[in-house]
This record gives sequence, C-alpha cells and structure tokens, in this order.
Amino acid sequence: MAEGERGKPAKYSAAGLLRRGLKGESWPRVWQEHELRTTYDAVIIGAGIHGLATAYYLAKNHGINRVAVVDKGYVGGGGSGRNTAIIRSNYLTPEGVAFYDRSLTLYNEMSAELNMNVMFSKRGHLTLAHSDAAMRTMNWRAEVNKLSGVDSSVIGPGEVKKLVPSLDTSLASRYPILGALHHPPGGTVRHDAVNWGYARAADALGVEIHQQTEVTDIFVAGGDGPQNKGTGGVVKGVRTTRGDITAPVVVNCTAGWSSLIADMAGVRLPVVTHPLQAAVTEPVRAFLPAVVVSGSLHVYVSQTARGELVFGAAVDPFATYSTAGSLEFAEGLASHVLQLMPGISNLRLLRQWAGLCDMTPDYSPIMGFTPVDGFICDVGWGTYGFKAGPVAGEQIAEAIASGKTPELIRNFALERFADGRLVGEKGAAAVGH
Ligand code: PYC
Repeated sequence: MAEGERGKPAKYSAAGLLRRGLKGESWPRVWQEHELRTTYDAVIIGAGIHGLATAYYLAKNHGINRVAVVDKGYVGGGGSGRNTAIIRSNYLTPEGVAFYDRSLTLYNEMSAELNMNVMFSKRGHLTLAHSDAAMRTMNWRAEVNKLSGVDSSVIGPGEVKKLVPSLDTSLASRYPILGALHHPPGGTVRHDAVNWGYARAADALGVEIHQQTEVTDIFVAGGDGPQNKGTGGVVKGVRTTRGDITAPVVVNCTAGWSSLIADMAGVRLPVVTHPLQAAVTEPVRAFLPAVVVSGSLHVYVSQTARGELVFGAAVDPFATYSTAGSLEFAEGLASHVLQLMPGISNLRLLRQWAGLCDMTPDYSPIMGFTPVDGFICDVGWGTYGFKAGPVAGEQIAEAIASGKTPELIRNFALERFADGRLVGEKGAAAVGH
C-alpha cells in the first residue's frame, strides 16, 4: 500500500517492486505532505501512536477524515519511539485489566488490520516477586486478571527456571525469586512499525499528518478561567507555527508536554513529568524467551528479534523535560540485572535513551472530555502509553464521534481527581516507581 489516489491505498505488485529495485527508483512516500488548511473537523496534537490511532479510527470507524494530526517534531519521535515495546494486560484494577486487554486484542489483529508487519511476539510476560509483599500483590493481580478472563497465574521458582533458564533462581542470590506472575498473552511489538502502520493507514483514509507543526496556543471562547479559558469554554481551534486552524474538536495526545498543552486551553492536569531511561545491548544469539520484570530490582528486560537485550527501569526520581541518559542509570541497571542474570556480565551496552513520562497520582491515564467543550485529553500515560495506544485511539475516536464517554474509559476521566475516585495502578506499573 502506498501513494494511491487520495483515500485509496495503492498496491505494490511484485513486478513493480522488481522494476523499482532494478531502476534504482526511490520508494514512494507512505504518507503525504499537505498545505495546512485553515479548518478541519478535528485537530489532534501529537503524531505518536495515540494521536495517529485516534485519527485512524475516526476515519475508519466513523467516516470522519477531515482531520489534521499536528506534531512539533516527527511521526513517532516522542514516547512512541522511546519505549521498550512491551504489551500486557495483567493490571491490578478491573478497569485497567479490561482496558489494556482490549489493546492486546487490537495488537493481535494489527498486522492484518494495517497491512504492516508489526512483529507482534506473544512470548509471555513474567513479573518476578522477591518478597512476601510482592507475592501478595502477584496473587492479587492473578485473581483480578482471572475474574476478567485474562490469562495470568502465580508460578513458583521451579517453573520460572523452566521458562527462563538464564535467571538465577537459587536461594543464594541476594534477592531470591519467590515466584512470579506469569501472563502468557504478554509480549512485544515493533514500536516503529506501529507508528508507521497507523500513519500510513490514516493517510490512506484521507487524514493529514503535519510534522514540524507546533501548537503554540489553543483558542477557547467563553471560559471563566484565566484569559477567559477553562470551565464553561468552547474550543475554537489552535494556533500553530504554520498558521491558525479553526476546529470544533482539539485532542491532546501528547506525552511529556501534555500539561503545557492543556494549560493553553485553561485546563489543569494533575501530571508531573519524569524521564524514564532505557538501554540496549549488542546483539547475541536468542536465549531469553519471555519478557522479564522485577519490580523490586527496578528492571525489565526482553530480547529483540535482532538479538539485542532491551532494558528499562523505573522513572528517574526527579521531574524534568530532559531526555539525557546518565551513567548513574547505566550502573544501577547493570548491578540490578546482573543479580537476575549473572551470565550476561560480558555483554556490552550499545546505547541508552530516555522518554518523558507524564505521571498521574494514581498511575492511570486521563482520557475523555474536559471542562472545555471540544477539548479532549488522552494523556497521563506514565510508563504504560505504548501498550495502550490502539485502544486509546479507538475509544477517543468513539467519544468524539458519539459525543459520549465510552464505558471502557469512563473511569479514567479527569474529574476522578476532584471526585476522589482514583484507579490505583501503582502495584501493576512495570516497576515500583
Ligand atoms: O508497564 O509494562 C509496563 C512497562 C514496560 C516498560 C515500561 N512500562
């Protein structure tokens, strides 16, 4: 699928591919560039997986394609390209489990849906427990998962060893493994392919993607907050570095900058932004068959199809917008991971990076309508945004098209912080933050 007539994806033929290769012709663009129009039915801020999925489902499920996705950077250049590509639905609350499980279903179907191999690898997910308290949480999660029909169970150190022989399960280790929450449907997906797949599919349905287009203000009429914004206001459009746009719907699908964007509409978000660092090693022969997480040791690891080990940790313990890596992180990571897998002590780290995580007080996202009519948020994704991208896009698109909050995201509304109805997911965040 490529460069077709607008709204109709073109097809590659085998002969066409051969001709292109032999003649050295450049590859067609998979999404088009456009002049920025002055009006759209919806402007989506953020061309990551959440923004692109929202645009795709708006066009595909609801026929709304006069949509601009704008980004101050490039497609997938934020959290969508800076995560560790883990997917799972073994959360702690029934709301969280149902929501992330729908995302797993969409990830399962994604390669066919988007005609793009997103390299979905359902390899299973293990969350190790090294203390009685951690075992209690794993049992709790397993019970909530099972009640929601999600495949999770607590297994002992012997079974852990059978699944992942490279783990040190001896009692002599500093933090012995007492057991684990085993979640067979979890795994990994190639994050760039997800970004590109949604971008290409949304473009083919008529959505416009505008990279290098920064939103500098949001127009609101009739609000009663500072600068006449906020509660009681109605969104009218956005100002960008390429011109003003009028739109009845503006969606905040940003990570790292979500509270700054919401401020432009006069909406305050209970979000604090922390960096989360990750790192990758040189490639080695496949030896790690599952995703392994240790909350107590603040580390998670999986092996890519290329053979690299991808590591992540807890968020850095300070708020900043910096994405610089630190030696302190690399040292901490190495010491923690070697307690789990002493056998990889000769592996070299190739590179490290950081993404920005918008942490909310209850470790759950903020999705849906806000006190400003037409201004919608899909934010507060902490360290769990990648796995939620498809379902968030699907549900936010439904909210926009129907004007109603879909059941699956009802409990994640912004007003829960005022009403005191938090959805506490800290116990199921990948690592104890
Ligand atoms: O919640 O599974 C998770 C996760 C993985 C990496 C960061 N968070």
